[in-house]
Amino acid sequence: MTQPASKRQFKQATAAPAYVRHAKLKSWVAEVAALTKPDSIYWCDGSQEEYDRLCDEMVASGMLIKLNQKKRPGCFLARSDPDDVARMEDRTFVCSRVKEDAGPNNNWVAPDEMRSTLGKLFDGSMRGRTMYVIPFSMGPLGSHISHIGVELTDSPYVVVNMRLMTRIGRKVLDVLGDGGNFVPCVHSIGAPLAPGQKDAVWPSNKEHKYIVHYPETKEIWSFGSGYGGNALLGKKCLALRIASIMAREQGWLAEHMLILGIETPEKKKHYIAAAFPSACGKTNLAMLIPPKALSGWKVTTVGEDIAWVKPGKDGRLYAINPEAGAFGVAPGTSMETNPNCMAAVTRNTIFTNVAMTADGDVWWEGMTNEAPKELIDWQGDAWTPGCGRNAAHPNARFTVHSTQIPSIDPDWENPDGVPISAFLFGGRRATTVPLVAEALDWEHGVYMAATMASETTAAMVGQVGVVRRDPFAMLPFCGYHFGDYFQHWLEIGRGVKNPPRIFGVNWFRRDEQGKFMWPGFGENMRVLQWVVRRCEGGDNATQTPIGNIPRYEDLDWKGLEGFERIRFEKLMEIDNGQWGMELKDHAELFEKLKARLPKELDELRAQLAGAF
Ligand code: O2Y
Ligand code: MN
Repeated sequence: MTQPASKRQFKQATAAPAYVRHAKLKSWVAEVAALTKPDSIYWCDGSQEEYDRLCDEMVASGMLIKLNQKKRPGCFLARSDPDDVARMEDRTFVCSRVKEDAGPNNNWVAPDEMRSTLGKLFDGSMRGRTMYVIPFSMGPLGSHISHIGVELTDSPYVVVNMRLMTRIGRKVLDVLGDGGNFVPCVHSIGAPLAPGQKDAVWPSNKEHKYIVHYPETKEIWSFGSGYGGNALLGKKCLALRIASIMAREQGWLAEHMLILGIETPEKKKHYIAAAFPSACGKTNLAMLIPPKALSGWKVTTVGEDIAWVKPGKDGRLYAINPEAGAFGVAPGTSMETNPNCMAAVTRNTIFTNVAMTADGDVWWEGMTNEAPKELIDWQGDAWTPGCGRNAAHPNARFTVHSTQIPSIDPDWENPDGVPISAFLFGGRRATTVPLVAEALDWEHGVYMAATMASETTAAMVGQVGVVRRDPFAMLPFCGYHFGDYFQHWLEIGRGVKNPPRIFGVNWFRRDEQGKFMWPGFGENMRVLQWVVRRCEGGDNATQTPIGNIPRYEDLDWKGLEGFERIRFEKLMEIDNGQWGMELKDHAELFEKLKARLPKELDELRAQLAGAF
């Protein structure tokens, strides 16, 4: 008897393609399908044809809007549900067997209890939808630093974004072979469709959202959200939370860091990895264009959000960018702040929650000095300047492949990584913290990074301008107890002959009038220049209790001669009163972590407290 066409299609789509040789992968996919009950299963091959087809299907369903193809060829706009616009730290869990292993820095639920909760939520959660199987590689295919994951998702938006941000499809399965290791990642928007039911433009689960990590089994289960870090599981979930756990077990580092290259006028190449909390300008720094006056200095981009760092045989640390694309914040990005980024997003880009112009182009706050006279805002409503609402959501994003970044480094996909000369740690601090200070040694650098903090911004949930301790910019991303993580950092430094130098930076100090004291953006090159010269052994600093700092004459002021010595000294000021308070805050952080805090760090704190 012949089957109805719909049944036949289901059967064809459900069978794994012949090229899938990994029996365990096939049986895991079947197991998740038995739980989530999708209408069909589709194995992503990663081809351009597949990407185009999925985009077309989403345009037909209303999930994507095709932008003006003359102005933005290959570009689309997605508008998410207003309740599904950002990572949700309060719904993110690390479910280790022992609660203390997750640490006070993570939400914890016992794994059995979480499995039981999720089992009920995932049961039938993909009904009426397709389950996409996305094999992906974090890091260049076949690199000894890379890791493979497989994401099962019922969101085609996730598939196309994953294709821009990672390496996906058949080529990954070729590397995986018939028995390679992979991190299983299950994602459902949690919005099953009944037969004949009309789908939402951005389906998600209004009631339940869970982003769950199981450290011992290295699994990720995400339910209810279709947005960014909650749904693109290769990024924050795998490349940071799960990878941080793997890195500790295997002797490497998984960090919330950009990686940039600097070529000096003498044609010497250095690489710097820099950690900043979300919304501190990581993407801008990674794509920095040096001021014209600093001739001979060039900056290239290896990565703008995540770095995996491994000791090399020569006693240095080597880093790869595990991603292959950016999921960057649009608001604030302009030809003034980041021309490389503006060039990158002129084509083949998916925009999410930005505003749309009357002629089908995009706009967001900060893109131009003046807003267009009329727009369609991120929720699809008519918008005019002064109407009292944002046109773009403050966390609106662009997804773009790394190859479109004009400053991309020729070695950005080097499977061995790039050698790191310096680590930078920075936050957004209106007071207290000088423009730059170099740690006195590795241990002091770990202290600096462990105690770093940043002011909350409008892009985050909660009060704006509150100083939040964010060790290593990893507060939302470290998959285990911060005390153990600090210990791991101490050990990594002790284990290599030539560890990178460590620096703290602060682009955001303000004067008495509340104005930023440092121009930032391209001018940050002057700080990078100083950092590079320090790494080359320059004698261009003076020692203070909080580290080595540049004197006025130690920075290159060509093209910024108007920046006066007195202003610089204010920018570099180390105020005893402010540092006394700062150290009390460090003590408070250490008190929370004391069960596993390395004693060296508390000794350093006590020593520093004695200096103020
Ligand atoms: O809000 C989200 O889901 C994205 S969060 C994000 C995305 C890209 C790079 N960094 C971040 C972050 O929060 O650090
Ligand atoms: Mn980030």
